[in-house]
Amino acid sequence: MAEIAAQPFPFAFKPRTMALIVIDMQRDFAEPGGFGASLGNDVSRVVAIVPTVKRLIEGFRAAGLPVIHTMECHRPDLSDLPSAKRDRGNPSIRIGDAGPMGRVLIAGEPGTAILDELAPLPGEIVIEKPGKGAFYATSFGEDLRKLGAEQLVFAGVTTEVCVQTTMREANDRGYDCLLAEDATESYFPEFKAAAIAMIRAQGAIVGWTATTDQVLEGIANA
Ligand code: TIU
Repeated sequence: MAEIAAQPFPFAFKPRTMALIVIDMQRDFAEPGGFGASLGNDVSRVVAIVPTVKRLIEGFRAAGLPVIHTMECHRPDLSDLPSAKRDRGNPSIRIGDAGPMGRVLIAGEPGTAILDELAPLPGEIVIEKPGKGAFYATSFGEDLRKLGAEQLVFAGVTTEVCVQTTMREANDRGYDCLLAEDATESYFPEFKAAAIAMIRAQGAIVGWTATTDQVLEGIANA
């Protein structure tokens, strides 16, 4: 087994069974006029991690390891959008409404796209997910099984919502999970810090955390 220097202790992995999961690095969470901004959030925090996420993605590609991208989005007819999700809070525009980047969080709309700098390469798996977790109502679990993945490294947004939910789902399904601390972000710095702390507490109860440099060094030395 190879190792990544991580907290709360080194993360062991097999060099051919690790995959990178990039969660929801979409225009809707990173640009003014999108879903994240409609909820009153400062989206500049998300933009700031893009170069780090890019470095992580490129490290996995260079090592020949799979990169899987997720996108939070719904069908144009909203048949996969429960009112429990749509009719929540007091956003300036709701999911499915027309906004400056097209219909908010609807598959195929300009605002729903993954940021250009982080665009999937042809052949990389892209999971369109209606929920916060990537396993719910998607092919993600089956795709991971087909890949033979055993260890998952996570990046993307937001740390305490879609990233943490997916890590918890993955941990329950038997995957060893590591969060790249500087390649994830929240609209709330205190929530990011709390999510990182609770993931790795109690002997990595949900998973490990490490910096992008530590992950890339572990891959390079494997
Ligand atoms: N609002 C928020 O923090 N996150 C989401 O709605 N989705 C994801 O985290 N992708």
